[in-house]
Amino acid sequence: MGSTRKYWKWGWVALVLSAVLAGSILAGCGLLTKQMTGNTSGSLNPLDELQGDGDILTGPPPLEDTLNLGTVTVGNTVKGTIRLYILRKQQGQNTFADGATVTVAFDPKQGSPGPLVVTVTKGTISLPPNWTKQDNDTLSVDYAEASVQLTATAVGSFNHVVHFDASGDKSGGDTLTRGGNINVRYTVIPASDTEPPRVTITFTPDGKNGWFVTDPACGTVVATDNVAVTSLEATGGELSNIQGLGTTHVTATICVTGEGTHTVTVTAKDAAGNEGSDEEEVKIDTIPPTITITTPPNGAEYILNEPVYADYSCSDDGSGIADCSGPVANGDPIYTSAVGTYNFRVTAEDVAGNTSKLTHTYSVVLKFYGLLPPYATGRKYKIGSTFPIKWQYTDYYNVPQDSADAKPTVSIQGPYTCPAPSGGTTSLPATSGASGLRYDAAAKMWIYTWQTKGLKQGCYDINIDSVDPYPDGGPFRVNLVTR
Ligand SMILES: [Ca+2]
Ligand SMILES: [Ca+2]
Repeated sequence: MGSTRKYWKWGWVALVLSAVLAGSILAGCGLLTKQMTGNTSGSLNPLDELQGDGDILTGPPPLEDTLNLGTVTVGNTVKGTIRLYILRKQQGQNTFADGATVTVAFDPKQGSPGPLVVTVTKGTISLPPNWTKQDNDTLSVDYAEASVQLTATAVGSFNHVVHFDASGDKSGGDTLTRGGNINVRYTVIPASDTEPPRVTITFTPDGKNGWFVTDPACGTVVATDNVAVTSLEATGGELSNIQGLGTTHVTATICVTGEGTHTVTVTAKDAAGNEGSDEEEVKIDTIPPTITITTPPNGAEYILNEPVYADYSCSDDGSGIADCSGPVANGDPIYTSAVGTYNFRVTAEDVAGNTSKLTHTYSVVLKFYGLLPPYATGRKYKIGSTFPIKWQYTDYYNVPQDSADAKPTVSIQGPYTCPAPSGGTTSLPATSGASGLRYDAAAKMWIYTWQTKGLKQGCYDINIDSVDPYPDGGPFRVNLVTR
């Protein structure tokens, strides 16, 4: 109102606001210690009051001052007191009259997050009978008072506004009125946080028995807290993709590198310094087992029915051997019961599930058994006789085997100067299919009848070639003499 403002000259009269936080905070919050000192009751010391949140309010309305309720914990109640004084200003007629009663009303204008309850406990200020004769800046002894009560319901920084109006008899008649606002500011923090964050590390091994067969091995981390997880740290592994720090739910990826067994620890903290952690063992084995086959060596050749004992082993430096197996158990006889070529394959698996295999090939063959009597090494034979060359194909124990399809070829070269070969001078033609060659099925014996009539004296070498799998024989030296 223009007329009101013209009528007022707020430079000479002021209300003095003093806030006395005489209240208490429940549940052990002691942040208002300073404001709670002194002046909760009894006679007033104006100077002390002025050192608090209250300032002398001057100037035209609205007047604002800050009543700082400080830091409030959620769920707790804080109380304060607002006191208003009159400050004497020598500004002509615009001052309250001697002995005037000034009436003060308080009204919370807005509130968030919860209502600020303002209760007027003393609604009037009685000025002394000689008020207009007081010196400039004299503060009234009497004051108006209202209590302020707040119950914090949410976290954050807030302020309320309390409006007040004061009115009373003016010096020289009429009425002086005055209004203004007081901001009530406070910060609400969470209730005391003693609950540590919870951390869960989850690894899902891709191998067997809890082992990873890949490197690096990665898992997930989830950290939760009733208020907020403010930090996440790891030992034994590397965190990445951390999301949600500063919230109640934080996730991350954790990876571990290197063969062997690792211990991984992830620790989460909250703002109150509480710590929570989880620890997991991570086992990595990416290397397959090593296989050694000593018997049979690769390419080995054994005689039919020859006793041969398997000798093989497997080793693994990581998770260890879970399985090592071959055609027969280690130490048992390998198969030599039929002529042929065989694979001896050993497979191995480690505990983590890595596998390897190694194959040796061996063959089982017959033995050329001969020449049979009458041939004998070093013996001399008379030219002109009929010389029977006999041989068999046998197993390891010289037991003759059926060899009807051996298709042997007999070749004889000579004569050489006895006893040592000195290079052939005559080569007799090969006698394959010659009428002198026959197979005795009953005896499982081959016989070649060599007609020596007309041959020269000397040594001759007999070689017998056979088709696979029958072995060749020779050379067998025969010394032909004239008599
Ligand atoms: Ca916490
Ligand atoms: Ca391994």
